[in-house]
Amino acid sequence: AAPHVKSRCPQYPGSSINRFPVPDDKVDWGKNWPQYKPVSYTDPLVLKKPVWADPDIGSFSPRFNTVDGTVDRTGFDSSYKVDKGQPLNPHGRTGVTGRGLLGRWGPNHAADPIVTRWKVDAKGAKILHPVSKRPILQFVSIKRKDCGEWAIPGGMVDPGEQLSVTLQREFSEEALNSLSMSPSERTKIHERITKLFKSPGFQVYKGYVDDPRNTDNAWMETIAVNFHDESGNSVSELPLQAGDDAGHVQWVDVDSSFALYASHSHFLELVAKERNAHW
Ligand code: RP5
Ligand code: MG
Ligand code: MG
Repeated sequence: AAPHVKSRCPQYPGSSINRFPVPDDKVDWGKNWPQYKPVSYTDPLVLKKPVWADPDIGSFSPRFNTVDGTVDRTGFDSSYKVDKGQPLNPHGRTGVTGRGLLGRWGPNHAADPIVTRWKVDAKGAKILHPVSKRPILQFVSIKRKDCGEWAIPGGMVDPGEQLSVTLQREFSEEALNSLSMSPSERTKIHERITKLFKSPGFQVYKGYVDDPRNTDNAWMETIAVNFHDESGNSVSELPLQAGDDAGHVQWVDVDSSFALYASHSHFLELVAKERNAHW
């Protein structure tokens, strides 16, 4: 696989910290590199011990590569290495040690709901892309408040939470603004989207995410699932409204030229291929 890129972005997100520059050929831990002097950084918010974060290592010894109480510390690839009590990023060096903005040492598990529909004309006929001649998919995209990049409305799996619950919950919070609804409105929305989210969906991806928040000792992993509204009369009819960590939300054409957060573009490419859509 190509070496991670966003996990080596020069400036660590939400900080003035500059990563120790890691060239492509030094990403692999197997490459001996005595000159490597990564910067240690854990965001002050994480050090304040919010419920979603681990304590600092020293007083605390997580059971890595296992389900540790309710916290799943297993990685999706093979087991990751632990060096002097600290888990090592399975995709190699990042130029930063510690946890940065991430709460967990080792893998931080997320779920990414990719909700799609076909782009149609006024008569409801699928619109073909002029170059590829393939039908165009649209997906519900949010603009992240933290970095301003467009992204899939994904989020962290709470300890012990079922994946299907995280997928529907994060979509509701970020793309439908369920958090600011009254309980009765929330119930109504929940009922309306449950049918789509209870359908099996297509598991697009499971594994490491090349996320700009990754460090040598903490990284993102996700399961991305595509829920497709083939007829266009399920989620397509819902009013989208940005909420929680999303600043904007809209249907966006699935296209290789549209830049997305982390490795989200790769996930959409897999969806487009699976559905024989334009990419
Ligand atoms: C990405 O970060 C995942 O793919 C997911 O979309 C997202 C989860 O983090 P938050 O949205 O909760 O910040 O790596
Ligand atoms: Mg969220
Ligand atoms: Mg999110």
